Amino acid sequence: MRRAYAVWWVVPAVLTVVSITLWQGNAAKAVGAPGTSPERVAGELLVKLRGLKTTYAGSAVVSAIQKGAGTDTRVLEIEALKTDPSVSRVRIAEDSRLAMTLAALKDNPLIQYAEPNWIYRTADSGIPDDPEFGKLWGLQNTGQLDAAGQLGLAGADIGVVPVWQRGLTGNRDVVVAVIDSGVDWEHPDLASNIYLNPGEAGDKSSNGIDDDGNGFVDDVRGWNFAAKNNNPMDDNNHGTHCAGTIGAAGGNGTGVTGVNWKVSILPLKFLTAQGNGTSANSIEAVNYARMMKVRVINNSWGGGGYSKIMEDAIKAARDEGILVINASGNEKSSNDDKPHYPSNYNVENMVAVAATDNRDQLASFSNFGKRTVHVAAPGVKILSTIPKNKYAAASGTSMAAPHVSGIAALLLSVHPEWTYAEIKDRLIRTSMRAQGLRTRVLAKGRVSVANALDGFVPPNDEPEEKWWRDETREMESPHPYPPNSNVEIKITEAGARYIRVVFDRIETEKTYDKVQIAALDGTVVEEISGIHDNYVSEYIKGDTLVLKLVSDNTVNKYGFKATKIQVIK
Ligand SMILES: [Ca+2]
Ligand SMILES: [Ca+2]
Ligand SMILES: [Ca+2]
Ligand SMILES: [Ca+2]
Repeated sequence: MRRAYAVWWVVPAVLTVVSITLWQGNAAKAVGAPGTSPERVAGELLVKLRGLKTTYAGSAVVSAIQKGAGTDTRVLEIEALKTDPSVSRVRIAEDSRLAMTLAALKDNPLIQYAEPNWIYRTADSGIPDDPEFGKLWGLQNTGQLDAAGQLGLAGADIGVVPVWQRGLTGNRDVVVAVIDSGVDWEHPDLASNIYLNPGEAGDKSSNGIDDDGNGFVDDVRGWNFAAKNNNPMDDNNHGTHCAGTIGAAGGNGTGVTGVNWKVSILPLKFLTAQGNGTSANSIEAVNYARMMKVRVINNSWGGGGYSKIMEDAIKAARDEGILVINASGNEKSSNDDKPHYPSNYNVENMVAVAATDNRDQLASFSNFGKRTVHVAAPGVKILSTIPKNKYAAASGTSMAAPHVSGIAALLLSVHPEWTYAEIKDRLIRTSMRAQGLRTRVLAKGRVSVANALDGFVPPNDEPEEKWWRDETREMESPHPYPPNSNVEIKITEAGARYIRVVFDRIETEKTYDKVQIAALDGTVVEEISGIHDNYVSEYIKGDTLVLKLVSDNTVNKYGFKATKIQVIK
């Protein structure tokens, strides 16, 4: 961008004839702040003479400047480029005359180009100066240990740093409602990113009047639906932790960094200090968020049963274009089989989020469901803000959902015109594939902000059905299997790129006893329970599949029998 030209472009002065002196001046200094206008070296320009010059032609450049810009324009320094003598770097005494000089040279037929000597810098590293940033593996996983000492897998993160490197770090115009236990809106790493209701700000914030007429008196920074007052201060920790992942102030030299360095967090408290709340109050919070026209709602909570009224509240939010991001639950169960609310409301603007660890594996506690859980995001040992200027690591799908809410907000800061449908679609389609997530979430992988922003869809690595070839292989468990079984059979087929098992029969105590299909590194791709005949398992990438049968201490059934595997080489 060269918009700075417009600022300092001036008309050439009237020509006068005075001599030019050449002398060494002070060292050049940079002008212009990064990120505002292009930086250039003060008083310097690059001049290219028309036609190839075999000998150095500095005097021709000086006379061109003299002729065009006037002899008040003193040339301090002139030097040809070593690699191209037709180009001279010229330094004049007064930076204020640079624009005029450039303009004059452009009109000179002997001069092919004249331009400022721009300053380039290495692309912004994108790494904020917040001292705890290095621990935020969900944002940048370099293979560091998590807070429990688990070694990370480099790159198993949400891919936000490449987005920050482009200078895209969020915008206060994007409002995210955190419906939770409140937010410590005074936390030094959050205070600058708390939403302030313009209709109740300043003198209006404590006058006891509903100045904006929205039905809530002095609701300057959200609302407390549990205590029915205007102070959504967090007395639990949970909401403040979620808020920090979405938008702890980035680059402020303090604490952690949110997915967004800048965003507006609307704290809506309905969970009490004990971490529970009612359907009625959660519905109030969703309706309030809709009324305030937020773009994203984060729901890091769940339980209870189906509520038609809540479903209607979410549909009303949908009709206002609001994206609703929900934790999928921490019961280790399939939401395809056993619904979890609110994440299971089947409304177009709902996104259910499973949790991953720092190796792109489904978290041990996370719910899943390849039809009902849309995406997966980091949720194990996530460091974030907690009240009273403190920080703590926490695990849960509660920690995964705010990563996705943060991503949605960051995308909206770049593309405010994107609809909830566009964002949801991108989150799902552009997720990074991971073997441990393929059968667990609709996206078959973990979310990536960079991919979502660019619309980059990772290559489909799924094999085509027609490629499979049979190999005879007989495997069976004891019949019946004993209590507390831990059968493990390692199946290797040299040269195989993909491998799976075709079972003649599986019969286990449903839910309690399971046949597992795992990779060599322990990643469980499928769990099969109950009765199945002629069952084709999910595949494992690579030449080895680990077949397991795990059972509890009572009710033992037939187990499994297989007479072939299938491979793709
Ligand atoms: Ca009000
Ligand atoms: Ca007021
Ligand atoms: Ca910070
Ligand atoms: Ca059993």
